[in-house]
Amino acid sequence: MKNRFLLLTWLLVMLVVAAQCGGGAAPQATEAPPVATEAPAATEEAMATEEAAPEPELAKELYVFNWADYIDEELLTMYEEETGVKIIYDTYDSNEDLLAKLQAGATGYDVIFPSDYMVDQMIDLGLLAELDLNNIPNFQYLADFNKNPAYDPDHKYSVPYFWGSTGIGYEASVVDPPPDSWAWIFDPEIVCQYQDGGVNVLDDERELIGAALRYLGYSLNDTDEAHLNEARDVIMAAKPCWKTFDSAGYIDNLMIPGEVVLTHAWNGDVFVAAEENENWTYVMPEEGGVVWQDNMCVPASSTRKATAEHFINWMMDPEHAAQNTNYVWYPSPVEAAKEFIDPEILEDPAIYVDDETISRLEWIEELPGDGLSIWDRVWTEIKAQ
Ligand code: N2P
Repeated sequence: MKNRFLLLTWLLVMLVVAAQCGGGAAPQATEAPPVATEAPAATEEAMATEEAAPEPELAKELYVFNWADYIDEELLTMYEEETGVKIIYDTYDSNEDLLAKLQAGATGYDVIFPSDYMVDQMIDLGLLAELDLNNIPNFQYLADFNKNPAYDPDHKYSVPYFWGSTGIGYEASVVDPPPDSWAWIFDPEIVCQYQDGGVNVLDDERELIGAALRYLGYSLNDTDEAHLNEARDVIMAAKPCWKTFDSAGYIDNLMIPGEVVLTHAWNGDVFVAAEENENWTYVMPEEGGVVWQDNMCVPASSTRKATAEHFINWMMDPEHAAQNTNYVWYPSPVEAAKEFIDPEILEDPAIYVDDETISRLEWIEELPGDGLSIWDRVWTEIKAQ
């Protein structure tokens, strides 16, 4: 009761201050949720409504399961401080890793970040909860480019988190001439020249076999068994010259300390490494690579869906989304975030991929069941030997 009285007093003081300052409402404009303009006038009744804002209904804890190196963790602290919800944060290495954990019956997760094709696959497997977009009003800030993707056209199960491309990262003072083809990863005559400097590839079935397929001139969604065996042979021929298969620790353990000079890479990760060593450079091979979009989803098994949606909405606030992009160097699908994003990031066509480049890229799609088993067989052979 006392708290309620204090809150009302505080709100009244704020209203008086705002009235005296004339334009006092302006700083709130970017912070306010889009519904705010439609909120009732600041009567006592309305203030009581405000007091009953969603926060008190939030769960005590939220289990967030994301890719490695894929968030500004300060945002998690900010969310905890603002809401009192404790976030238990953990990371995974790949879509397949995430899927395996969910299929093995892991039930603790509330927010996960699958890529495009994996959203499709998880919808088919019944692993995702339907989202209520009314609880995610910041959805309105999404860029058209990122909206209504083929894998979830009405955003019934997913909202975009980041998007980007997959190509090659290289240490420009060592790798010379600069790579312009997947041959720098797959042609033994080229890649083995950098064996001593160190070469890494993403430990990721769809990305690595997909890149080999592109190198061979095929689609990275190809399911022709002969083509997949060819891709496997290309990979096996280059593999002795690779040092590591790593997609979770390669920024901090390989690129930054100079343990490798060449790597198959997601674009943002190379820019993060370049903050420490400016020679790290990202290039899209001429054969083309992957354009992808990762998403925020709620597993069907989550018991804290309302809190998960609240968190997803909070992450899509333009200022929060911009802070995240400024940290991880991946383009944000939140159009309204652009005004808060560093111009260096916004204007780099290797990050905010330009249309000409996008036309050379391909989306990874969900594979039909029999195609998927050929891919899985090939991947097992690659990893076993
Ligand atoms: C960042 C992970 C990027 C995920 N380390 C690409 N889908």
